Amino acid sequence: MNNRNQFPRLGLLLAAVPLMLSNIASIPFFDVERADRLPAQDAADDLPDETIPEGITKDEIDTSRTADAKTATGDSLRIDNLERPFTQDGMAYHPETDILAVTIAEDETYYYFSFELKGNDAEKGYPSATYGIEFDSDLDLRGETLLWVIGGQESQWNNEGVSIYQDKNGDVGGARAVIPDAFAGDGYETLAHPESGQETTDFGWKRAPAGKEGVIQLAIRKTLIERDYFFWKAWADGGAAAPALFDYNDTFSNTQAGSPDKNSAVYPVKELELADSTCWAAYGFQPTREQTGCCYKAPAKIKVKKQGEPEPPPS
Ligand SMILES: [Ca+2]
Ligand SMILES: [Ca+2]
Ligand SMILES: [Ca+2]
Ligand SMILES: [Ca+2]
Repeated sequence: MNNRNQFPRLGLLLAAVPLMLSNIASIPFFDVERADRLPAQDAADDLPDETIPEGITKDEIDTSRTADAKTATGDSLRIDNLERPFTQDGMAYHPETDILAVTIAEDETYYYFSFELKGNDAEKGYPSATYGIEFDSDLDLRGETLLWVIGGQESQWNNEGVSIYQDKNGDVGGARAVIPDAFAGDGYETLAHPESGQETTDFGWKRAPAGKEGVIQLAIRKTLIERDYFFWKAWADGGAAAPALFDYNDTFSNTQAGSPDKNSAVYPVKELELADSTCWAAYGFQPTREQTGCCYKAPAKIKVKKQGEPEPPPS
């Protein structure tokens, strides 16, 4: 540093002191620091983006391929991973309840979920079922938060029929996560948004983009999800659509639920109808082991090493 130049600078600074003092009352103390931060995340006018960022896609079973035969593969009530886009009345196939893929993406404010369905409701002409995402932030395969959205045809982001539920007493999943229990609790018993007295919430959004058959997109404010890594599970539900009955495989017995699989003893679909759900998909972290109900599959090599083959009997 050049010492000689410090004195003229000090002079300028002293000359500016009265001006600085006159302004000090109106300058927030951490103004500069705040300016460097991201904008507030919960501004009321902060709509989801018109263009959703690139995301990660989870593919699902296309049951239209077996719909004519009134059967489906890949449905497992045992792990609440359903593939039954059929009515209990005659096994009629409903493309708006058949998920083909779900893409998760994020920006600074929102998580986005784009549902690719087999098609629109043939009568109504839009995705008319209820579409949902469960979030499990503590990674125990029990959801804490449920984004729950009644479909619609509006192509702009809107809040109609958008609800966010929570399981505050922690009984979603019953005594044993993922698998069926005889005991059933009150599921997602708390409607967190819209808050009491309000008709809609701006914490969650939906739209059905124009010109895209069978696509519905949801957004939820990231501030509602406890951590930035979690398991998520998607739902298309034109049947029960009852957050208080989660997990469904704790609420519906095998016999009550029926099955879309013609090889099953409880075929056809009964009370648990018109539903498609995914396994639990990891986001923001990499699982290190397989778990029942999780999408993650360990690479084949590790699988062999971990599980091993039984030793051949001595000859
Ligand atoms: Ca499907
Ligand atoms: Ca959980
Ligand atoms: Ca359970
Ligand atoms: Ca509960």
